[in-house]
Amino acid sequence: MAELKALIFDVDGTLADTERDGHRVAFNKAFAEAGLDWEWSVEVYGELLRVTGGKERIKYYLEKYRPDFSVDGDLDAFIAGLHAAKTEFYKALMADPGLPLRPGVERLLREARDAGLRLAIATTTTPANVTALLRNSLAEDAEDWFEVIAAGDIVPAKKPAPDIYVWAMEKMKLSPEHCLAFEDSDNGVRSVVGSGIRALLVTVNDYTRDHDFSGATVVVDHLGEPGKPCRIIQGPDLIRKQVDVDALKAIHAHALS
Ligand code: XBP
Ligand code: MG
Repeated sequence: MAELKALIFDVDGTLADTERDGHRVAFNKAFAEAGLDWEWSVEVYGELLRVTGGKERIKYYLEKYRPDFSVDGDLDAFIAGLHAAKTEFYKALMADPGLPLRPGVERLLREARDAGLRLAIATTTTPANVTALLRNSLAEDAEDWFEVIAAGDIVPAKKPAPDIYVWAMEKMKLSPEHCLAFEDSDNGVRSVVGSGIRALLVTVNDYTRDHDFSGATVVVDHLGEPGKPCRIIQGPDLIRKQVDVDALKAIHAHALS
């Protein structure tokens, strides 16, 4: 049986509920600053989340909701400018008021570090967004906790393509059987499964609880904290109240058996 050596984390929706109160708000601020009357409601944003990547999401919105919209010059350049402004708003939001990590995330990261597990990130979001969340919500030096931060346009094909996980594993010189991934969405699950990683723990959130997670080993509501046990939604009963390193090893062993 291959040993569990590394944990690879998605960011948005997995480390923190960044989509509704972070990304969505930042997009709307960028639209308002640009004089556009676009306002992404919580509900519409749930539909737009089918498309990963902020620039790709804006493009999809224009095609579906604003088919008559046009700009002088290059549309991709216009979208890139709008998206750059959105990133600045997002970074500012992470600094003030900030966004808490999901239950159990900080606890598990600290336990995993102490146990000698290698940590990495594989996300669709812009690298600066990851930095802003980790520094403000986890620790000043939290970027250094992760051996590899694979993010954004580093690979051309975003999730659900497997490329970002494959890129992270190549950088770490690790094969899929030594890794366990954390995700929150069906697009993320497809990306993990396509990369060859079989050990996959999903924590659902309000935007994703109805997704198809058939590729996951275990699905829970959150990672659990002392006094706030997690609930298993799908998969074998391998977790006692909260996801700890022993539970991760059991999930990994079950996935590979
Ligand atoms: C995250 C995303 C990202 C963020 C926005 O998906 O889809 O697009 O919503 O980030 P995942 P950018 O959690 O599956 O990685 O605007 O920086 O692209
Ligand atoms: Mg996610």
